[in-house]
Amino acid sequence: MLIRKRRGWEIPESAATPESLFFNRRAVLKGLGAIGGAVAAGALPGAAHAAHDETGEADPSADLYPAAENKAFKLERPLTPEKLATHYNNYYEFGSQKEIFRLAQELAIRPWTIEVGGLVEQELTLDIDDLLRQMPLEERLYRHRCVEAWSIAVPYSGFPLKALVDLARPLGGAKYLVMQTFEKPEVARGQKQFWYPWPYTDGLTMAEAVNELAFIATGYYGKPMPKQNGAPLRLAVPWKYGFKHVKGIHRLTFAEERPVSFWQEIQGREYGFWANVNPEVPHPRWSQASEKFFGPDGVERIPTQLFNGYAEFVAGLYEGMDKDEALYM
Ligand SMILES: Nc1nc2c(c(=O)[nH]1)N[C@H]1C(S)=C(S)[C@@H](COP(=O)(O)O)O[C@H]1N2
Ligand SMILES: [Mo]
Repeated sequence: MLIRKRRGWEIPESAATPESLFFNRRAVLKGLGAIGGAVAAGALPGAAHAAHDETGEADPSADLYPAAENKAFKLERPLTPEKLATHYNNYYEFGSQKEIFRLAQELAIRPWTIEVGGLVEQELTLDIDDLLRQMPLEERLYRHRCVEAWSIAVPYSGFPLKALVDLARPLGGAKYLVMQTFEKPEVARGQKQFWYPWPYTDGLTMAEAVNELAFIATGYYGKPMPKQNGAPLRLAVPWKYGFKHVKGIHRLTFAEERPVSFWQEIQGREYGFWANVNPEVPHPRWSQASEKFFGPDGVERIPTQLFNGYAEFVAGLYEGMDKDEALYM
């Protein structure tokens, strides 16, 4: 067993009091500013009403699924049952409990545009259906590992993030790709919680973004992506913890500076930029040595793998970097 010294920023599990979750001052102040703006705009909860899409109406992209399997991304473990993967979710826009699937149905996913800006040759507004029809769709079996130490194995359909980067034509000065979720507090009730730094934001280095494992998922289990899983498009970077996997992407920004993510803004000591899966580095509240895998036969405790088992694809990205930095967060 590996014995390691605790670093200054780690606190033992036993000392993890609710105070360790308190939001930082900056996030709260930013939130207060936002509510001031909402009052001025007359858009307080109650005044706003939801823009529903016609539930039951066929998804206009349904004919694109199932996409052809890419056999390079197979798994040696069985898949998580679809019912579980679609009914046990993290999506704070709809609440902090796992059972948000019903509330997430309120989100209208058509029309849907993706704004592309920052350091690009030309800013773009992409329509989701135009995009889906020009991207090379394929299915990949991926592991997904949450920092809360549960994991699933799922079939995503979608396209390599690199294809979208190529379409966006970033300028040479771009070092990071920042992804952000929609802002619709009238349907996503969690966004009325002003102390959170909405919109949900996270990012990758350009080298990570064009790595072949970085995937934009638009389908799940051979069908269009369910709303609770991040429809109409979400990120899948399976060597990183789940919180990097921005759902409901509405904006891509190419930037020279590293973004501060949603969770980093809330609690920087617990959530860093890299978030590479590493069994040897505990999160202050969760050991990462093993994970609870949700399989077809129930929950199984299995050892965590470095980079979630994807070292052959991504270890090279972090060579020469300070290990303590890249292999923690
Ligand atoms: N916009 C947004 N994206 C998000 C989150 C969120 O709260 N909001 N939660 C993240 C976390 S912590 C995880 S583990 C995954 C969960 O994805 P799943 O529910 O499809 O399994 O979504 C990620 N993407
Ligand atoms: Mo997560």
